[in-house]
Amino acid sequence: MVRAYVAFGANLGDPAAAFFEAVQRLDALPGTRVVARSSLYRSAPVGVAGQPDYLNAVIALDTALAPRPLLEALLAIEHDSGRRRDFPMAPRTLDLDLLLYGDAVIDEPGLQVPHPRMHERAFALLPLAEIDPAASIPGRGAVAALLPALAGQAIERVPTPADSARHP
Ligand code: PH2
Ligand code: MG
Ligand code: MG
Repeated sequence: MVRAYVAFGANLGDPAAAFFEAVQRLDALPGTRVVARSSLYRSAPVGVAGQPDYLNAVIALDTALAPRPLLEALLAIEHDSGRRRDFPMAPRTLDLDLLLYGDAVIDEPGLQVPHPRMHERAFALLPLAEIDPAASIPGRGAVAALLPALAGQAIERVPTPADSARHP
């Protein structure tokens, strides 16, 4: 089994519902268990202007799938969410990016692990650090050490009903 991390992003339709559906689908993949999921985070679009804010999250899964079949499954779940690829960085109902696959380094067409831009994106690193504070990116180092440089990116954790139960 390999511990893999998948980033969720969406800024169209009902992102929270799409995430929930995707978690069920991932947990149902052969030889695969979702073992952690971060809070939801609201974040300003990075690298593109004039779009709605995103909802982002990261999940951890333990999987017996090899990276390529795992990637194919992510793309199928995106597709079934109604995602259309009108242009690069188009607003989307669901984006599922494979961030890390154990400590593997893969550079193949359509499959780059670690995700080549994750180290400069708070919307990937903050939820990743929430579920695995000791996470590190092969070739880049500890996530906790990378986060301070990203403090200028607008992102906030979305409160859940459980938060107000803890802090009435
Ligand atoms: N995804 C992108 C580009 N920009 N910005 C935010 N805040 N969240 C994303 O998930 C995101 C983005 C390309 O996949
Ligand atoms: Mg992406
Ligand atoms: Mg993607």
